[in-house]
Amino acid sequence: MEFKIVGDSHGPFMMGLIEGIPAGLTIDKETIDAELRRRQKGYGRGERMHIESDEVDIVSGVWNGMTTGAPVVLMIGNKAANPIDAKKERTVPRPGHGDYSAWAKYELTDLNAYTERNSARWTAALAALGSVAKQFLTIFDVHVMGFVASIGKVHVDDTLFDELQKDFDAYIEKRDNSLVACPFEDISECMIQEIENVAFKEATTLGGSTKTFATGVKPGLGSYSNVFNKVDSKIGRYFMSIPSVKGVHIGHEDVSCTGFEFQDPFTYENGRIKRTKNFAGGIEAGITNGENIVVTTYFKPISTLANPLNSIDLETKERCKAPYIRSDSVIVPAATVLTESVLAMILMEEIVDGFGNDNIELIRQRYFEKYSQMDL
Ligand code: EPS
Repeated sequence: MEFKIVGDSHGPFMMGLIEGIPAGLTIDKETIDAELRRRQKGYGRGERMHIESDEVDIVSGVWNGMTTGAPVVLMIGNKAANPIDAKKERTVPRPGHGDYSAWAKYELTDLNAYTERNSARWTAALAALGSVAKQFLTIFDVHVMGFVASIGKVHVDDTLFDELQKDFDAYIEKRDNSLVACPFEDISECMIQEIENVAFKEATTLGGSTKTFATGVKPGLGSYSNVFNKVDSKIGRYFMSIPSVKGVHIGHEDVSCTGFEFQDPFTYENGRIKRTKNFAGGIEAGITNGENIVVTTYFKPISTLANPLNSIDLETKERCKAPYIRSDSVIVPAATVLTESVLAMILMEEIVDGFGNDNIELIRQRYFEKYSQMDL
């Protein structure tokens, strides 16, 4: 299975492609559109979100609402044209953005050119691909959910996330009622205060982290055949491709405990092999172990600052301030959709790799037959 994303931030459209998707999968456009709307939301999003009202166009690989086995192509139009001052050549890079590193590689003098690919606009296509993957996973009773765990210095204690895993549906509703996608009302309120008191007041930006869970994941998905393609290797690769991500952690975050404390003991309950806890985060040796997958993702603060940092004009080498270009103050709430998307894409790939890629019904039968025979 292969995923591709193309399109310029201020060109006519963004496009996502999935190759190797089985035939017979029903794809619901409304469900994709709801995810696109979720990606546009969140306290601290920039002006571009008022310009766009994202909606998907399924342009290939679907016949009468069902996949045909051909590549599925999802298109999202862009309403925003280039900002007015982007028409002037820009030679001053923003520290932390891709301006300087892309200039060093591609050697085009107008730094505006790099914004087309380095803008997070392409994540609209990622959210659309992720929604298809989530629709695929529901057939296998697998569900993927993301929540904001921290913004700036305000964070959710891990014990609350243990509580949340006992009743995902209730917390999803609470998350969707929060302006910052944090399901704990009082902490959500503190996060909003943090955005107002720090990001808005100081004309700066804030980073944070998300927790992403996958439930209903059977043990034995993935493979150790290619060590660079193990499920945890792929989590590193796919999650790190999301803009602003600087770190990804699987399972229990405090690794200062002993081996005795860290490993998850086996137990046998109601005819099922289980664990007494889940520090491994659902993956052992690169293969799923049947517990919830738990991924923490760390986002740096967005690099475009209204109160700009020192920079250098790459042409004249004169010291100057970095330019301010329309941007977001905080993207962590929106990023919950993206971490869900990449985790769903990885799990869809593992199911297709393990159980064949021709027809969804045949894959479903093979999958449930294996696990009912193994009593898992
Ligand atoms: C974004 C689109 C971009 C930015 C932002 C997120 O649109 P524009 O550049 O026209 O304002 O708002 O991108 C960045 C964070 C960035 O650094 O470029 C989006 O659709 O998510």
